[in-house]
Amino acid sequence: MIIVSNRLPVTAKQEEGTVQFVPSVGGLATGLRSVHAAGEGLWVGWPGIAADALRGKETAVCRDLADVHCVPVFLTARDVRDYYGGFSNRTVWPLFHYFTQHATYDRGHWDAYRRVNERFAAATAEVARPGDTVWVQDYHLMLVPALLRARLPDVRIGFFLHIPFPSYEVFRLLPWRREILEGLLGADLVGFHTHDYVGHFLDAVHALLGRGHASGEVDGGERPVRADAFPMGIDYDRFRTAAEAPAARREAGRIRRHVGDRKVILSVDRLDYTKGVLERLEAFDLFLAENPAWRERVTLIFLLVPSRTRVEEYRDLKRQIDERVGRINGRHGSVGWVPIWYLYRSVPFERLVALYRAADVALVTPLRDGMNLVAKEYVASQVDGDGVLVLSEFAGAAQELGEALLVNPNDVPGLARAIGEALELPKRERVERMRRMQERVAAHTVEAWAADFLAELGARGRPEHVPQPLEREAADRLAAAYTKAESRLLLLDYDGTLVPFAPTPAQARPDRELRTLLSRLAEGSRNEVVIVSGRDRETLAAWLGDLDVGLVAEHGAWVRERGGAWRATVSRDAAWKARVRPLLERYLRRTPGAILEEKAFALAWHFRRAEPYASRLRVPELREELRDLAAQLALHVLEGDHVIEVKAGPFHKGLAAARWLEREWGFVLAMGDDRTDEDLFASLPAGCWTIKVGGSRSRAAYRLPGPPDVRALLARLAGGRR
Ligand code: GDG
Repeated sequence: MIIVSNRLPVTAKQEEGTVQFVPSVGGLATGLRSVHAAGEGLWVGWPGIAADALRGKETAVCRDLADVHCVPVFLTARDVRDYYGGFSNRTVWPLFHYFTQHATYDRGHWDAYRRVNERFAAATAEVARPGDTVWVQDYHLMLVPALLRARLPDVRIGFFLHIPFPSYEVFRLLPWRREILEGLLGADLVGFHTHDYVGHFLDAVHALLGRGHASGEVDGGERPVRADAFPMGIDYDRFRTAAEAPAARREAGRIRRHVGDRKVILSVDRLDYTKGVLERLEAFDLFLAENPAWRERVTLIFLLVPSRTRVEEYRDLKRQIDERVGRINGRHGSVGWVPIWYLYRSVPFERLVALYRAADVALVTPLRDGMNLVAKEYVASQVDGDGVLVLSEFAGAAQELGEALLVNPNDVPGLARAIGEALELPKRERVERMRRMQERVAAHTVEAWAADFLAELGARGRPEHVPQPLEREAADRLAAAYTKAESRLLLLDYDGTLVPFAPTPAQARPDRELRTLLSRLAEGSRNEVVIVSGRDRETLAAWLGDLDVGLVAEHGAWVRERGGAWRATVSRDAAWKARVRPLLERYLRRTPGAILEEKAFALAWHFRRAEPYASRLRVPELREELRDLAAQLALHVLEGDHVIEVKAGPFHKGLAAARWLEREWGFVLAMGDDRTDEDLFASLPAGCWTIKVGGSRSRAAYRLPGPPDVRALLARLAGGRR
């Protein structure tokens, strides 16, 4: 297994010219460290200092990291600024936490994000082997799944997002929203902390890419992709053991002695505007103002861990926090009592656990938080079992920790009341609530989280077949077989194979280059070229009918042999259309931008250009209504890329091709890009050349990236001996 994340579990530090490694901090590193340590796997990531500072020491760094099964991705100071500080932390972070006012949309940052994601994909591809499992982590690397898939079709790819996935209305603000979704959909399994985030992601995929889902399995595309919730846990035993250790008891006792006969409220956060720190301070201020009886009887230990200190918003926030703490201490404090003990630094693990243990109340009130591990760590460290957790309903953790006092952190008076309630909660209730939370946190550990995710990823279906890229050696063999053969049959799909997709079907007409290429291939008695398309026969005849080629229209409902006339392969009873058309037209009116295309044996409802929000609502409804009608009338409903097609059957491209395959051929080549071409590939006897265009899973033996490559190959064949 290969873990890929922005940071490695160890961070490089330069000390007097030598490079040292120290464990990285933060939820992700701590959580996955045990998963990594348990297996034989590798971890790909950035070692934490810019490559510029490591110049000349790269080999030594690689060697040291290899000892701990890590593979570095070196980033320049500029990469760090634009990809990490820029796109990751000034675009994705604020937007995904609903701080749209802080989000910047800088093209240079986006370019850096793409470039660095490429580098992570390349570094991973270098160490991954077919059959490996790759687990990509978090918002810095959302393009990596698809980039990696393009390089290595035959690995299992999982992705986990540690921050919230916002609702569609917020996500759609991002100029590069489609690219991000397509990047994520390169994975086999996309994991989130909560079902809400899963729902938001699926909504966005539907609205922006037109791909619906059934129970979290995204429709369409080359491979099934699943989205699901996996709430992350903590290393429970590590916290428990540390909290029970004599050192923590001593340290907690020391803290309590300093505080005196007062209740201890604890707040622990990385400095970040998502954490609701100002609101929390305001609520504490209000609490003291409204409850004079509690003055001198409570101390707030306020641990703020420095972070992103170079970003202006963070510096601003720090200033405001400093001021507010000063104001509260000045306003309420007295000789001998400081209401807030303010620590602006990071503390060692043992000290943190001692603080958790000593605290009567933990205030965990972020405005938004993917999960929030501090809440769970506090629960695990409550060895006396009677602490009270005040938890924001906007932290992912709130979905599991319902026994906490749940608050809306924007409601400052409500939060102030919750502080009072927490301090006055009877012991029996405190113990009961804490016991239930401890049971849950102890059961859903980080190991269980990783095991669940990896089990689900492992269960994802293997492709029946992964075509090989048609590289030089195979292309040479193909060309040689073509040259040698006395008779050759070329079965070519049109859209997506010979021409790229266009915004409307009518815009994909053949260009002069393509027409010349096809007529050169069709020349002479040895070759037979057949265009095997889903298009209606009028269009095919108008576009290609003057060439000396065979035509298959409407996925095989019509065939026209070279020089012949159109012949229907199924009965022409189209009475069913009168029943289906009104339904499709009704949905046309309700879905601005959708188009209805009428073919002799099919009705196709296209929503590529439809307004995303409307199609998100309407497509599932239409699908539902069509299902019933199709069952009544024995029709087939096919879903393609942004199109729902209803047709009479049975016919498909493979059946249509059969009439050509009755003859003997020295060389047969079939090329196509979508699901309907799989019928063609499946119908061909062994020894035929089959090429899938774009995508990675198919029955075809080979694959090519896109129409330009198809044309290059055909041009090579046309240029050879006839
Ligand atoms: C992201 C998501 C999600 C904090 N101060 C000290 C210290 N910490 C440790 C805590 C905890 C971690 O840092 C913070 O984890 P969070 O979950 O609270 O937040 P993020 O780092 O923002 O993590 C978050 C998480 O990913 C996992 O998916 O829960 O929602 O934003 O483990 O213990 N550790 C030490 N000294 C400190 O002063 N040693």
